Amino acid sequence: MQLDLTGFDFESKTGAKMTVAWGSDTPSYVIGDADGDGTVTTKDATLIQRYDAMMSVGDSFDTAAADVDGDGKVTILDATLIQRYLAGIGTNKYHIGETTGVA
Ligand SMILES: [Ca+2]
Ligand SMILES: [Ca+2]
Repeated sequence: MQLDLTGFDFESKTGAKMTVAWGSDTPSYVIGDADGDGTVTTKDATLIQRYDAMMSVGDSFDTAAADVDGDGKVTILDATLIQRYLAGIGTNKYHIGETTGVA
């Protein structure tokens, strides 16, 4: 996704262009894998808790993967969903641990 502000006019708040590209460039990730190491562990849940508390999470933190329930926000609920998944509680309705975004 690209945001082009070349023609943006601050007075009228118009002229910005946003480009969303789909296809081979679409990044794939493992749902719940917040640190991007390929597996979903308690470390990912802990990182999400840190992120939620505005603590440092490192450059590899993947907000898309961390947003388990897909509400557009990384919250403590996402961390809880991962912990429930790791503990085998309930159904995995958010497909935690599955790879997504593959073209
Ligand atoms: Ca991980
Ligand atoms: Ca979320």
